[in-house]
Amino acid sequence: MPAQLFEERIEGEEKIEPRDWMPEEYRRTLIRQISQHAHSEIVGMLPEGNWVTRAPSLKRKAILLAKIQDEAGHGLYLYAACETLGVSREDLLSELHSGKAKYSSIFNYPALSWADMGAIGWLVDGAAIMNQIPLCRTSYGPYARAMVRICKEESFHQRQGYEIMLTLSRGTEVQKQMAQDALNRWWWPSLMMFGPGDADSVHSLQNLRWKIKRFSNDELRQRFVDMTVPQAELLGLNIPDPLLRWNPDRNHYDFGPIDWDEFWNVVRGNGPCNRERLHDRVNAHEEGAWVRDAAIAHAIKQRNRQAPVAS
Ligand code: BYC
Repeated sequence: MPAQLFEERIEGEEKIEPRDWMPEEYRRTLIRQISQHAHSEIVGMLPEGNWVTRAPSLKRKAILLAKIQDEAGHGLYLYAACETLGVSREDLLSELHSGKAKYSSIFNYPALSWADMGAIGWLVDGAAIMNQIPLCRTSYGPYARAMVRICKEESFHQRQGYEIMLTLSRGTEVQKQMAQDALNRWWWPSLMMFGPGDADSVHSLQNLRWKIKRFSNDELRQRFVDMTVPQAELLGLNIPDPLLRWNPDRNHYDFGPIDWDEFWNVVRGNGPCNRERLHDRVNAHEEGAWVRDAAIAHAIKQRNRQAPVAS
């Protein structure tokens, strides 16, 4: 009974590999999650890409470029992991470019100042790590292995963002104000990255059973708040939530309600930058066609060179 064997393997913490039998719904939900994750990585390059030419020093520019290149690499590992489930990268990309596929809501907000590069690294990559460390133990082998490397790089990203925030918050009054303004704008969208509350999360229950997810959306969001509040205090910045306070009974921070109407509006394509991001992504893909053509031509040339000469 392959279904029973599958369940036993999940129960026993064995990894499921591409050639193993798996329920069709397990395959489908993995394709959904991994492809959305891959799309988020490459769309996530766009808000930061806008700042490469405006970074305040050569060192900052080099670091930002390296971070953006890392995101491209993450996209690559994730598309490759997704392809092991029997889908083609072309199909996944055409779903993204047609606006059908989702990617993380967070990248539909504008990056208005240099401080946003700090806030994105600190908060967005910080939220990403909180969500992705448990994915290193996800039940599908290729996804889990991709996540190990991604998480190592994300933790560097988070630290570089925090270091930008630290420099600004210890700088002039105007620089500190820039850092506060970035925190004000990125705080709530970062909390939304974890997805809808548990009661509205359609996939959580089954995906927790299949050990694709290890923690619920609300659990991870709470951990993120608990981790980030002391970091904001160290920066001397205020988290824009009047209801935020330590709750000794729960041993967690309580925080104010999330604007779920705003979240769903962004997810449905009507956030401040959805159209711009999609337009830029399609452009980047079209302008990169010659690189893909050249890589294919090179591969064919190499193969022909290696082929034995017929006598
Ligand atoms: N934005 O049932 P739910 C990064 C959708 S990359 C948009 O809770 P699930 C980074 C969800 O897809 C960050 N849509 O779903 C990159 C579902 O719709 P469908 C990306 C969202 O899967 C570059 C519906 O809402 N990280 O960090 O159980 C630079 C119901 O949700 C969002 C990942 O992708 C959202 N925020 O849980 C810097 C991590 N949230 O598919 C940083 C992997 C939910 O039914 N993914 N939706 O049409 C996950 O862990 C899970 O998929 C989620 C959602 C926690 C995101």
